[in-house]
Amino acid sequence: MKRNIALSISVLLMPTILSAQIIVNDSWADGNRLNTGPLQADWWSSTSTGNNSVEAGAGYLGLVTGTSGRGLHGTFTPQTLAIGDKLTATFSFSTPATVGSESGGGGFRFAIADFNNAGLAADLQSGSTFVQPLFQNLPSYMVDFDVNRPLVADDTSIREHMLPEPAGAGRFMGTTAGWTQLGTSTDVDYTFAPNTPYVAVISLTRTGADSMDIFGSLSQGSSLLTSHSLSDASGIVNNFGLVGVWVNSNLMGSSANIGEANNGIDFTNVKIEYTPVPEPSAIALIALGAAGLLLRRRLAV
Ligand SMILES: [Ca+2]
Ligand SMILES: [Ca+2]
Ligand SMILES: [Ca+2]
Repeated sequence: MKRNIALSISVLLMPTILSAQIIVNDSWADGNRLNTGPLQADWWSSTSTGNNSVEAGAGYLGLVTGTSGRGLHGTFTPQTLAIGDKLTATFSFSTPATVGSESGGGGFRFAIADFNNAGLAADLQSGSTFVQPLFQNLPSYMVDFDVNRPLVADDTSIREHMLPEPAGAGRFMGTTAGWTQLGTSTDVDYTFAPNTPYVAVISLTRTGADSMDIFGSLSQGSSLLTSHSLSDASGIVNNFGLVGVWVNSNLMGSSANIGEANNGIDFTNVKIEYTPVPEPSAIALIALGAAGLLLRRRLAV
């Protein structure tokens, strides 16, 4: 009887205590960029109050960029990480029929940021001639990927928003001028191909009172194309309720018009998961469960 109880504890507790809590799991089944059901986020244009960059239909969310550099951001229930906690954002998307190449690098950008002002849940203007006050000094981490640089192998880089930003910034990911590059991966020969599904991941793990591990990766099917991880040793960002995506001009698609074909990438799913560090009492219970399993095996011999 005892051993059965111990076995039950071990089997029941391990998956529930250690598994991630899903905060967002949005596949746009409602065809609406706004949150109309459980586990959805709200998706906004980061470049125009008239929304020039976001389109949604049944099963997808489109970031309309084509010949223009533009972005979108999604807002969700804010999460604060305790030491040991982890937040992971996974973006599944497909490239359009036309994929370009860039000379500068780092033109495909993903961020996790602080949802520190309710006004961020809106279509917002930003650009080279317009400073967006809500984006200025927004605490954020960015992972950016090179897109098909001729004669140069591509890489992943990890950046942190400067706090404070230089004057005249406030474009969120529209420029990397307001960002400090924390490090880059080794160069590898990955390729963004047209009409192909990819998965980009950013994960953040708080490792101390003022330290954060940051990981970014790009995959195609079961192939990991590029990844990088590093530690932010001070001045960490630790409240998160916003994700952002930016694509520079002429990288994804040939049209910059909403509703047209070949106008940018299409997301098929965005998932945001919070993995809490196991509580000491939970660890103790798991240990108890494991001891129970051992005991059961001994008794069975
Ligand atoms: Ca929706
Ligand atoms: Ca589209
Ligand atoms: Ca820092």
